[in-house]
This record gives sequence, C-alpha cells and structure tokens, in this order.
Amino acid sequence: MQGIITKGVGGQYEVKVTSDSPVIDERVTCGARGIMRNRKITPAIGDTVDIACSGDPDVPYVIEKIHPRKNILIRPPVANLSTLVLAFACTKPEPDLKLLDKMLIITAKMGIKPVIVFTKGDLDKDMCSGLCRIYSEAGFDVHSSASDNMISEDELRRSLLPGIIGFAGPSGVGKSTAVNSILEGEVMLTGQISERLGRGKHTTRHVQLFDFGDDYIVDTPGFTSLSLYELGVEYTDVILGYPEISRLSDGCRFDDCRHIGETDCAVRGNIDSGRYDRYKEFYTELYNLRNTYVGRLRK
Ligand SMILES: Nc1nc2c(ncn2[C@@H]2O[C@H](COP(=O)(O)OP(=O)(O)OP(=O)(O)O)[C@@H](O)[C@H]2O)c(=O)[nH]1
Ligand SMILES: [Mg+2]
Ligand SMILES: [Zn+2]
Repeated sequence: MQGIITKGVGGQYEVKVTSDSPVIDERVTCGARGIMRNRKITPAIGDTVDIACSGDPDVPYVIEKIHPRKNILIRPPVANLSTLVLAFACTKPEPDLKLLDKMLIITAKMGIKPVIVFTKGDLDKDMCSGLCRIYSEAGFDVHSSASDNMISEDELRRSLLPGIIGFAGPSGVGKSTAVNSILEGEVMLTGQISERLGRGKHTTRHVQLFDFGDDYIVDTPGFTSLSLYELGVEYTDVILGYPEISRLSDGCRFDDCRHIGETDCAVRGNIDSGRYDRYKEFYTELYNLRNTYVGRLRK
C-alpha cells in the first residue's frame, strides 16, 4: 500500500493511505525499522511511502520504502512541498527582508513555488502597501492580511500549486493564525504576542499535514535566521530569487554581467534599491566564501 506521512512522533509515523486499497484515506500507524537499518534515511512528513503489515498489534504497519523526494526542507523536515507560503509581518516583528530574500532564493533553487503573505496589515497600512508593491513588481505572488481581513482560502488558492503547501516565516508573524483561519477550525493553538518584546512565543512546535481539500497544509515553527552557504546555495544561484534582475539583464552591456557594479548594467537603478543591495550582498558573500574554499584547497 502507498501513503503519505502526515505526522511523526518518536520514530512512529501516521500515514494516510492513498493507494487503491480497502483502507484508502484511512490513517495508520507505522514504524520504520527496516528503512532506518538498511539506509541512513529518516522518513519525513510529506514523504510518499510504501507500507506493509508488520504483525505487531501496537504498530501495525511498517514503512518499507520512501519514494524519491522532490525536495526537502530542513528544520523542520518536510518533504515534497509544491508551494511555500512565506509569511512576514509588516510590523511586530519588523519584516526581515534579508530573510525573505534568502527564502526566495532557496525556494527557487528547490523548485518550490513561493507565495508571499504580508501579515498584520492592520498595524501599518503604508508599510503593508509598500512591501506588497516591491515584491509584486519583482514578479512574485503577493497577498496581505490583517486581523480584520484575514487572507481567504479562495484568494490564497489562486496562487497555490496543488500538493503540499507549507507556511514558513519568523516567529510571531501570524502563520498559525492564518492557517487556522484558512482551515476554519481551531486546529492549532495560537499564542498571545509578547507586548514587551514585540514578538510571539514559539507556540508552534510540532509539524503535521492537515487535509486541505485534496491538498495538504503544513504550519511550521518560526525561525530567525538561515545561512545560504550552509544550505548549499552558490553565488550563481542568487539570481534565481531575483526574477526582476533576470528580466532586465538583456539590457546589460556585457553578456556575463553579474549586476554588481559593472559599466552599463541595466539592473542597477532600475529595481528596488533594497532588493538590489541584498542581491549584491548575497552574491559577493557567497562568491568570497567559494574563493576562500578554493584557495584553501590549493594551498
Ligand atoms: N494585529 C494583528 N495581529 C495578528 C495578526 N495575525 C496574527 N496576529 C497575532 O500575532 C500573534 C502571533 O500569531 P501566531 O499565529 O501564533 O504566529 P506564528 O507565526 O504562528 O508564530 P510561531 O508559531 O511562533 O512561529 C498572535 O497574538 C496573533 O493574534 C494580524 O493580522 N494582525
Ligand atoms: Mg505558529
Ligand atoms: Zn547587469
């Protein structure tokens, strides 16, 4: 039988059976002994798996095979995302656009469709419209939400690819609030924001796939930083997160223009300056790290 891992706790997994079988749509508990022993591969939420009866009444099924992954997020491990909703607050906490741009590079590199949602529009309308303009002009699907006007399922669905849809972003921006309102139930707990710190408590701890029509939604815990270098992003990948730079690059004087200060670069001055600065910063940083590495190998 084939299924999809929807939950995982302490080496046991909940698998929703998807293949044609008497128990289709049923959720069964699975162990993963065989897999773990034979290969160093840990099942992840979102994995498509083959399962078989185990003979153990406590854990009646066992995962026999993990199908090849389209992609995998680390921390938390979630496999096979079609879309990642990148949630950032307009304020409280202040939007970390460096983190957003990094996420846009990573999703592009992983073949995941990014959808941006700027939350808490009620707290700063000008900031909200400014952010929405910058990122929609860059070429992304952008939505905003506010406490009195939460993002609706229909609105979001227009941007989503079918499959597994993740929500990611800093802590306290309102991911769980948005997921709750979309799923129209109190499926997850949302935390009260800490007024003093202006950021939320880390309320979301466990990760689970929720049914969303024929698709799935997965809320993830907030994070504050990530390293492009550690995630294997190379300087040549940076442009993947900047579709507006790719579009303009035909107008550059040099075919191999890197858009970091060359003469007659069609990009400089023609895109949002914050986006441009962050592009240059990531490019230069990753280029230098690569040189350090190559230099070390030559010594
Ligand atoms: N003013 C305002 N507050 C919001 C909005 N959306 C969420 N909040 C509040 O922000 C706080 C944090 O919301 P959560 O949904 O728990 O945030 P989260 O992104 O899931 O946080 P983590 O699970 O820690 O990553 C809660 O107090 C929400 O009520 C919004 O649109 N406007
Ligand atoms: Mg949460
Ligand atoms: Zn250029």
